[in-house]
Amino acid sequence: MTDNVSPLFRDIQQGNFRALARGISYIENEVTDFFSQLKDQPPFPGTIVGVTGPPGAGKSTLVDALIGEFIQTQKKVAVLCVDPSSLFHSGALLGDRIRMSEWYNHPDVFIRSLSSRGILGGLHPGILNITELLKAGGFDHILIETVGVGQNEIDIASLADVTLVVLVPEAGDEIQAMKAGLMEIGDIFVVNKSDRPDADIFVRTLRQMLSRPSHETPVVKTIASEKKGLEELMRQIDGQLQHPAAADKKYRLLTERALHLISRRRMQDIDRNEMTQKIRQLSEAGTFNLYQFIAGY
Ligand SMILES: Nc1nc2c(ncn2[C@@H]2O[C@H](COP(=O)(O)OP(=O)(O)OP(=O)(O)O)[C@@H](O)[C@H]2O)c(=O)[nH]1
Ligand SMILES: [Mg+2]
Repeated sequence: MTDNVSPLFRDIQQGNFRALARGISYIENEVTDFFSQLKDQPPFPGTIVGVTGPPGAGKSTLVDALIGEFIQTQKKVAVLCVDPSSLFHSGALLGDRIRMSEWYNHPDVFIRSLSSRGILGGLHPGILNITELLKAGGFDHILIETVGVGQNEIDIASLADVTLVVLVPEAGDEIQAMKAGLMEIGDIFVVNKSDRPDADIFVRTLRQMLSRPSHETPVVKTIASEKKGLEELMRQIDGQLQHPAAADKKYRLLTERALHLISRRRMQDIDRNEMTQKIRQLSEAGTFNLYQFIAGY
């Protein structure tokens, strides 16, 4: 398979969106992982921006607006929209969401939705690899949107250089409950729909909650549907990328990714059914000991 995908990979490197779409489907369907091609890729010079937050907060609208900002400077942008709720809805809904974007047919914008494929509250298992493939596709910016409903917001943080947590002014009570998840991972907090009343009170509450003696987490007000607040948001994104802590974060995240791939590689020769079979035999013979058993692997 590896040989067959080499020409496809070259097309992807040359910026062919159709090839990229096919490549992503290959990863999704576990046809190939492109490991041997990705091995020769130079470091990615661009940035990955994660956008997460509760359902309906305006993440897609904000992503659309951000694409506009990035495109202004002749940049190429890729968007991955990871939708855990597609578990419960039909694929049609997912399709509608993609088409919602005004950038769908722009030659420098690639948009793709992924479902979480049955892993509740987690990202698609191939997403790490898909992100690497996008990097090979010559994009300057990669945006990843996920709904922050469970554990998956932790995962998105491990993919992105900068993570935006999008909230709305009414989220006052919710915010307490989300503290542990979303609060931890946000590099920048976006209070979207700030055309609504009480936006300023909410911003103040949020700033208080986030304030730490060591550093200040930026809180930015936006009205994504009117493209307001974008300039300040772009400034804060740049600021986060330049921040000395950004490099530390990047190296920690790369360590996580390396560990993830190493553990997958080490496990790849293990046949689960065969293992169950062995365990059954040993157990029935009355000699099974878990620690002796794993020592053999
Ligand atoms: N009033 C107001 N409405 C907004 C704003 N931003 C987005 N919306 C509207 O909010 C609704 C949801 O926006 P989406 O961008 O789809 O929200 P989302 O967070 O991507 O939603 P999910 O992907 O379903 O979680 C849409 O009807 C938008 O038009 C805003 O700043 N103000
Ligand atoms: Mg959305």
